[in-house]
Amino acid sequence: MKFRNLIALGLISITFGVSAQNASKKSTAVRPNIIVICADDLGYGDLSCYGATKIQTPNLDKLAASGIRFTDGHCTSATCTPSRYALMTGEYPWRKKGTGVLPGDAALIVPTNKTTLPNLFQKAGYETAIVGKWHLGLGTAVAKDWNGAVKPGPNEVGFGYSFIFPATADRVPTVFLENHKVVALDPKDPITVDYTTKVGDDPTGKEHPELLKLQSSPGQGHNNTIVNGIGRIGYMSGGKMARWVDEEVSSTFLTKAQSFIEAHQKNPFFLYFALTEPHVPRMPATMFRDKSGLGLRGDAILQLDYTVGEIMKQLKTLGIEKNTLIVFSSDNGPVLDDGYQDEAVTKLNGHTPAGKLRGGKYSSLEAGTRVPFIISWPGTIKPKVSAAVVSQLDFLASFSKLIGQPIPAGDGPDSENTLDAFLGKSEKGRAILIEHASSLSIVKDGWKYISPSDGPAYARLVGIETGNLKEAQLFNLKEDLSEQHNLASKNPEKVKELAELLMSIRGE
Ligand code: NG6
Ligand code: CA
Repeated sequence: MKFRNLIALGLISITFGVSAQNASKKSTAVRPNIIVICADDLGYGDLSCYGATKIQTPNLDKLAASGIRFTDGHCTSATCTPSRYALMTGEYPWRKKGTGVLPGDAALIVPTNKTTLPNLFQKAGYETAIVGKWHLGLGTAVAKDWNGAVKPGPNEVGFGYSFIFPATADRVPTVFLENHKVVALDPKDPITVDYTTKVGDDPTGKEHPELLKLQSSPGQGHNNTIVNGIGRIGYMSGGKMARWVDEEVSSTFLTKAQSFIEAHQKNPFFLYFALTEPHVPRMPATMFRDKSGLGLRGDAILQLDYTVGEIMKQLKTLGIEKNTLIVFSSDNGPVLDDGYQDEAVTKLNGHTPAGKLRGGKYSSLEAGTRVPFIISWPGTIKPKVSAAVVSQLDFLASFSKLIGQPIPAGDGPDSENTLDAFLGKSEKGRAILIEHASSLSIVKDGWKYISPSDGPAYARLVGIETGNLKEAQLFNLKEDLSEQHNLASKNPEKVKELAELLMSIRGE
């Protein structure tokens, strides 16, 4: 075995009497720091480097210009929990029950005895951390004591350090957890959480809409316990000192991410930085207010762009930007009205969050899972735009290859090694991609088949075309990216081929 491979396997890192720092310098070619930045509900057309003209995102444009901007990059699913489950485990979420959007009191759904993205890095000697949105459940059951050590969670699936919020910004409990413990909790004011029955005396949005600074949208709930003038999904009581202030969530996450990077600048590290923007409730810091001209959703995107820029600046200042691979992507497509009357619709001003794509969050159509997807590794990756089909599902197998840390047989069953596409050495990514919304779609050679579904074709409350239709749909994405022409009746053979392929991948 070659010397370099042995280093990659972590077998001879400091055997030659060199300092740990020198050893890590020698192995930089195969053991870069990895930062995966995942936005929440950011659409394919939301960044200026992806064609947006009504909003400018200079930092993400710079990141894209310094690396690869993928035009066919995907999250696994059209909502958060299943997408992130796949990113962590390398397994399609539709193979496992209970991986739909989770309430804030759900139990952990990521297995603790299997390979995950963070424990892959951990085994290879990386320092690992998550900062940001988790939304994969905590503890072993719904009923849990939020006032003690809340586990298992991110620390039990491979993150050496965690600073998270449990679910989404619109769900209780609206608190941060740092390594099992709710941050700033006063033991005299314990937290209780309930998703079915009101607990405690806190006013709810339903009873007291006059107390709200952001009204919830009719018919969409978000009118339970009021925290920071915003009605949430679910009820909580107690933990008054621990509750976050929405306007500070982003800067809190940024500070924690920066501290982790600063502390581990000399080790290889893996940071999963899960931003909350532009998910609802959109309540960015004052410095971004009214800056986009597109209302709070646009302002939240500016805050996201700023955050990524601050991380890029830090890497440069520390002199580690050439030894750090950054992935930037989103967990699902865009939505405007997702529960609050925040003017996302009325102030849109011609902005197209999904770009030319049809559909959005929750949708089987292309905007559900085709999202911004950027990989930068200055000095190693040559800047370009790539049309390779790439997926977050493949981080596990591809990074396993990159760092030389094998995956035990049976783990990460759906993850494919597409490292050459991620590094820009090949235009070939996945041969077959499955897109997951309320129904499954399969894409091969530019043909997309959407399985028939009885669900509504249009989700009225959120104003999104779902892609549901009782008949099969077939689109030629190479010629018809906007999925305007259903070619199923003209191409019954293609429909049959793709439907059967999908069934066999599902194991039917
Ligand atoms: C939906 C919520 C929406 C959002 C979403 C999860 C309603 C009516 N809508 O059920 O507001 O929270 O779940 O978003 O409750 S995600 O990005 O985490 O998947
Ligand atoms: Ca999301």
